Amino acid sequence: MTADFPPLKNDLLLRAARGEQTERAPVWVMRQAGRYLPEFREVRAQHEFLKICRTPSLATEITMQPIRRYKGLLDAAIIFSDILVIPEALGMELIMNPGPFFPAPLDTPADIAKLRTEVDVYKELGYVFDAITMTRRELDGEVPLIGFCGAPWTLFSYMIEGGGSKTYQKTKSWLFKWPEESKTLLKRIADICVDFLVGQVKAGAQLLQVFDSWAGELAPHHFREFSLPLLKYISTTVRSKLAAEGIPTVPMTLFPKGANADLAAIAEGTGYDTISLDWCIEPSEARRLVGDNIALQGNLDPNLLYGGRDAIEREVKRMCASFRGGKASKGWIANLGHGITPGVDPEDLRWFFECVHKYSSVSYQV
Ligand code: 1CP
Repeated sequence: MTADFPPLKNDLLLRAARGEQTERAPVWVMRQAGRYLPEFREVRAQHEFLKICRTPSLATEITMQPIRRYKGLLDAAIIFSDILVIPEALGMELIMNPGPFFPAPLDTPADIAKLRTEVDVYKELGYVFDAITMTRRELDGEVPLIGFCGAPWTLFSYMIEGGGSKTYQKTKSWLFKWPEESKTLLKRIADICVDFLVGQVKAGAQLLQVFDSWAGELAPHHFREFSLPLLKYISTTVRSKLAAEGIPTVPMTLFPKGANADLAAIAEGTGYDTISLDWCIEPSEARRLVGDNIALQGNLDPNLLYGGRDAIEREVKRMCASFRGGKASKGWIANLGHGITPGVDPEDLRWFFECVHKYSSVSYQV
C-alpha cells in the first residue's frame, strides 16, 4: 500500500531513529504546525480547530506550512491533529475554548459506562488516516511523515480532569482510590492507541510518536505501575499487528516528558527505537542512562527560542556537543524538549534550524 507513494528523498530522520550516526542531526520541532506561524493563524481565523483536524485537505495544508516555509531545513512533517481525538472517539464531547475541554469528564468509575464499548478507528478516526494519505502525496517524498497518539496515562488524565491541570488531583484520586478500575480504563485507551497507530502506518505514516506529556507527574514507582506497562504493550502490539498483516514496521518514538528518573527502565523495557527527552536532563547523562542501543531526540528548552539569536546559537552548539560527544554520537534527532509556543518569531526558529545544521554536522570541528 505504501508502494504507490513517491520515493523518499530525505531519510535522515529514519536513519537516526534506527540508531545510525548521520552526517548531521535531522531536525523537526513538536507543534511545528501551530500558532506561532502567521499562515496557521490565517487558516485558524476561518476554521475551528477540530474542523481543521477533521477535514483532510485543511489538515494537509497546515501540516505542509512549516515544510514549505523552512524548505531544506526541516527533516520531518508531523500530521496535524491532536492527542485528544482518542477520548473523542470513545464518545467524549471535546470543545476547544481555546484550550481543550471535556464538558462531561469521568468523575467516578461508574462513568466508564458512558464510553463506547467498541471503537472502530476506521469509522471514528478515519479522517486522520485520510489526512495522512493526502499529506504523503502532497509531500512528494520531500521528508518523512510522522503519525502520533497520546499515551494512555496522559489521555486518562485529560478524560478525568476535563482539561489541562496543575495538580492532577482528580486523576490521582482515581489512581489511588480505584487502581484496578484505573488499569482497566488505561488498557481500553491503550487498545485504541494500538489500532489507531496501526491504521496510521497503513495510511502512510513513516514513524510513530507516542506523547506521554504528563509522565513526570507520577512518582517513579507509579509511572512504572500505571504508564510503563501500557507503553510497552503499545509498541509490542503495534509491531505484532503490522507483522501479522505483512506490513513493514516503522520506527517508534516515546516522549515520556519529565520521567527522567526512569530513563534506564524505559530504554530497557518499552521497545521504542527513540526516546524524546525534555530539557531537564543533560544529553550525555541521558545517553549514559539508556545505553547505546536506542536513539535520542531533543532537547532544547523551548523558551530558548525567546532568548535571541546569540543564546540560541550558544545553546544549540552546547546541545550538539553533549549529544555528539563521546558515547552520545549515535542516533540523535534534534528537537525541542517540548512543543514550540505561540509567541516565537518564526525567523528565530529558522535560526535554530540553521544552527542545528551547522553545529551537528560531522564535519564541524569543535
Ligand atoms: O487554537 C489552536 O489552534 C489550538 C492549538 C493546538 C495545536 C496547534 C492544540 C490544542 N493542538 C495543536 C496541534 C497538536 N497537538 C499537534 C500537531 C502536530 C504538531 O505540529 O506537532 C500535536 C502533536 C499535538 C499533541 C498534543 N495535544 C499534546 C502532546 C504534546 C505536548 O505538547 O505535550 C497535548 C498535551 C495536547 C493537548 C492540547 N491540545 C491543544 C492544547 C492547547 C493542548 C494543551 C492543553 C493543556 O494541557 O494545557
